Amino acid sequence: MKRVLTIQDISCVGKCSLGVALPIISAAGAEAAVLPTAVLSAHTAFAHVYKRDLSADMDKILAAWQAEGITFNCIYTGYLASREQIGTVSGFLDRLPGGDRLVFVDPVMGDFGRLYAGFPNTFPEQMAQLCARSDVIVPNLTEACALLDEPYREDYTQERLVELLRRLCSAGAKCAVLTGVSPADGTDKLGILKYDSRDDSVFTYFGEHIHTDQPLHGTGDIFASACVGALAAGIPLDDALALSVEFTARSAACWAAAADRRWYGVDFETALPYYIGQIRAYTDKI
Ligand code: PXL
Repeated sequence: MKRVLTIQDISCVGKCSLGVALPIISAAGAEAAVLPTAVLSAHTAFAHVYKRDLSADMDKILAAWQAEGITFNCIYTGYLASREQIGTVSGFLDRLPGGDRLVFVDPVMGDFGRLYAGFPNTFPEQMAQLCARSDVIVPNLTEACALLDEPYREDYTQERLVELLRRLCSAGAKCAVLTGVSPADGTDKLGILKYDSRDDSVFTYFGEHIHTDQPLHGTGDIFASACVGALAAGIPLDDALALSVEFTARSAACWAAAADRRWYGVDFETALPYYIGQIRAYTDKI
């Protein structure tokens, strides 16, 4: 069984970060180890948030793992609580044994052209350094523009988007996947655009676009966790991305159909049986 280490916060309420990564990676049949970066009473879209930064504990946890000789097949980072913490996590990549380990970075920083509450404008340049050390990064458009210090705009052509991804890969990431992308022909769908620097290839996959009367929270974390889980199950990257797009769309659709939906996070729980079924159908074949 593959062991995945996921490094992100625990938002006690909010259906995001470790709250979705743990169940989804476990559902994929991988062991989910966690290194919490911070404890928040709820994610930062809530009005009242208590937050404790766990940077000082992270180092001690890692030292204990090193004493135990614990290794990981995949390191997946998400929401990091401060600029300094990004440096700490980069240092961990040096200290944890490498080998054929996959480094998957979701550069969680913002959405709709704005950084999340609490992140300084200097945060993206530090995150760019972590992205440069990764095999796969999964920014949304806000995060891709911030990483490249480009103004945010929503009217990029697909050629320009591929150019952004190429630049992210020139900085060091092997493969850059833009999330929240619509097809170039204007079809009303939502999915991903991938550029892989290893073979200079582009891949797209689009699923149903679930229209809602409010922005959805946590869908990026659900997508990234599903992709990491699928990769840990041995599914090739393009298929893992396609499955994760479908699972995220279904999570949003389940939320939209629920009478008791919460404003702060979508119903990935209802879509989990679909995800497990798809993983199993794939792994039965390989
Ligand atoms: O879903 C991304 C995320 C993760 N963790 C925290 C957040 C957010 C987005 O707002 O606030 C604490």
